[in-house]
Amino acid sequence: AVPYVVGSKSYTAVAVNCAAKAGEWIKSKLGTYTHLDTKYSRQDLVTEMDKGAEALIRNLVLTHFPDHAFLGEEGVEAGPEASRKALEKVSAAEYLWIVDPIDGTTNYVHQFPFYSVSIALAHKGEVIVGVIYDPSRDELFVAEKGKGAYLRNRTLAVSEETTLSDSLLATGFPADPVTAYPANMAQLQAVAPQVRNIRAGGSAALHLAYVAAGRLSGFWEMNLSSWDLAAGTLLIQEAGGKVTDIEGNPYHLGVRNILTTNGRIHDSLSQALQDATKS
Ligand code: 2AM
Ligand code: CA
Ligand code: CA
Ligand code: CA
Repeated sequence: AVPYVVGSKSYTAVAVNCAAKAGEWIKSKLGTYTHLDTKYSRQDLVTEMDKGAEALIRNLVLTHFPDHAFLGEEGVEAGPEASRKALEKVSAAEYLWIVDPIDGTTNYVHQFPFYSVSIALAHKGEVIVGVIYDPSRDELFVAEKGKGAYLRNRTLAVSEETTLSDSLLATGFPADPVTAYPANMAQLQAVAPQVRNIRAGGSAALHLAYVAAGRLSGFWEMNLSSWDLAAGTLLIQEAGGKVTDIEGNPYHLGVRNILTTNGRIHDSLSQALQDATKS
């Protein structure tokens, strides 16, 4: 069994505390950034609040658990290759914190209130705690492996739709116009006519939380990283949903092309997405 409590400090309590503190801080700084840089592409943005929030979380986590490993987006060079290497480097760690300090930086920069803080703890490569905080709505999504997913003391459950035509889906437009964009456009074109509608809110983590909460029937996106996905995938699994890659292979921390659903539409959506990119 995994020990959830070390002394009086539960892993989940620390994750929740970090997400709440970082979320309140970034919200309080909304619209005040002075350093806007681009990373991997012109569409890949970073502000001093991304870095500040990650430092806050990192310091708090390592104060409580100095022997744990820490993987945060802003501690890693931009781009898919660096992201893969960074994950590989910490893959032997027994306890690994996987953190996206602001998921939805583009929204944050434009003051579009759909961004989140995503914090996960993995034990031997398996996510055991997932927390996603939306400071704009003060919604804190929490999941513990084997113990369910929660929002404001309510148990989360995925939605009931059984057909694509009844489904509300979400995706994201990759900030990697060269490799991922054409596939994403083909998927949109193929899937949109088959479903009720598609949203693209701009925070992968928050979309995952919405699948867990039954607000979306499913979500897929190409070229994501472990910090976008780790917390949200546990939320969905604990809410009774299904998490795989686009082809339907089981989720692990290295998966980049993610497919998550209420389970009931999983195979149909996986098939539709694969058909879309078949030449
Ligand atoms: P971010 O805001 O933490 O960078 C929106 O479609 C999603 O794509 C967001 O979760 C966003 O996370 C992520 N994203 C942003 N830039 C990206 C990039 N260069 N490659 C892949 N994903 C990216
Ligand atoms: Ca980013
Ligand atoms: Ca992200
Ligand atoms: Ca981020």
